[in-house]
Amino acid sequence: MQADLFTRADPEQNLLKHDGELYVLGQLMDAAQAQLVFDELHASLPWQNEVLPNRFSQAPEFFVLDRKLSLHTEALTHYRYSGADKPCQPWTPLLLKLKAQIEQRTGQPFNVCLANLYPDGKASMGWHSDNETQLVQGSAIASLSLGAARDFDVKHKRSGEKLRLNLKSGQLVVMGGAVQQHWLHAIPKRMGLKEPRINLTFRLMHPDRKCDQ
Ligand SMILES: O=C(O)CCC(=O)C(=O)O
Ligand SMILES: [Mn+2]
Repeated sequence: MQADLFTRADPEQNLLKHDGELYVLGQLMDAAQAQLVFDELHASLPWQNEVLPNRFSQAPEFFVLDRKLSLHTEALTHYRYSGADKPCQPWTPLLLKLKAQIEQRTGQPFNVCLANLYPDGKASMGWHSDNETQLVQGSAIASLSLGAARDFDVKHKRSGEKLRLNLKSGQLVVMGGAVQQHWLHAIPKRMGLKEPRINLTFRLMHPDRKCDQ
């Protein structure tokens, strides 16, 4: 394990005992600021419903999910994510500002922001790891939560060992090292929850075009 991956995190604070790194870096901003950021992103990003290809169908068939996505980068023309190519949008001034704050807080560089909007507790994300081939292997992924608090579950691929975090508005979490090789994560459904949540993950990807960010 690269215990010194995060220059701004204390390796003692790694929540995983083995096979990767997961840090809760605390609040990036207070609740009032987080609400302002949530409102601006909710109103202004070009959200698209997440569409998943039906892997069991011969014909081209898709499931349209409640969860919405918006992908921002100048490094990629497209991002292959959960089995489909997603178009990339340019950075917005607010996302660039958050990227700079998070780079400062984590000591890690990022060139992509994937925004997820969960309109309510019916929207979820199944078990997966962030292991797309376009990701720089072993690079950190920083995750900022805004809006409703949601559980974030983590499960070891071999042992089935589990951990649950409750991610609150303004909170910053970082995954790194070998975490994506050995652990899965998920956002489970919460049927009673009516409030929306936005999650931003900042990632480092191999560019597929020239850019200066
Ligand atoms: O919403 C979250 O906190 C997790 C998002 C996530 O795992 C992803 O975008 O790959
Ligand atoms: Mn993920």
